[in-house]
Amino acid sequence: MEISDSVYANTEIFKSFDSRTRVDQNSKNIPGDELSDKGVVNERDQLKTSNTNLIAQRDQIKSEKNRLQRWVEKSCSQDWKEFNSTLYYVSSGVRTWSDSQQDCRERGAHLVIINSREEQEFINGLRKNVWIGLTDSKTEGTWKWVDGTTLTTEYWQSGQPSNGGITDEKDPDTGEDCAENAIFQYWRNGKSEDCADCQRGWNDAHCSSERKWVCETEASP
Ligand SMILES: [Ca+2]
Ligand SMILES: [Ca+2]
Repeated sequence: MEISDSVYANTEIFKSFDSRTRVDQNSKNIPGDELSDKGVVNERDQLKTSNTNLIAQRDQIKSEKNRLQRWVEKSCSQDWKEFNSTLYYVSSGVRTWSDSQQDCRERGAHLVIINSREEQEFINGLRKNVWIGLTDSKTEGTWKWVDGTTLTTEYWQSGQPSNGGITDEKDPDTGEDCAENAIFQYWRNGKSEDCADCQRGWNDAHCSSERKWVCETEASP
């Protein structure tokens, strides 16, 4: 029997119990009936608990099914790349940091959160300067990922984050509060050097600047 059938069956049984107990409450107490009434009430309460548990199980299965569907849709789409059992979307256009994060949300994802050396190398390997999900816009100097977590591993370029050299920030929009992974910051002989092998690509930039961006979504089932 499917869970939804069990939930339905239990609900029907409650109705029957409820009508029986209502009738019993209105009728005169007959000696000897008290025990059986208690039994009925206990059984009804047990069924109610069991039904609540089944509803919770059904909702959990529904949510897992939706997650699997989203995963299949994304992994079948050419827009998403799989790395280390996680899916990434790399934009072709450019946007501000907050518009980029909004785009990721609309895709059921968030700007990439980099928490391993392998992931940093993967982002470097995209060979693009991209927004990542890191900002200090709430408290200057306190860098947080878009999920509210603080940094565990850091890959700042030398001299970064600099806040654009602004130390006395009267206007909160003047500093650099959004992080990009900028692998084309390295120059040699007047040309930008592809720095795919460089570990440290992070730079803080003005949030209103426009960049490509990378979204990240849930791990594979
Ligand atoms: Ca800053
Ligand atoms: Ca900077």
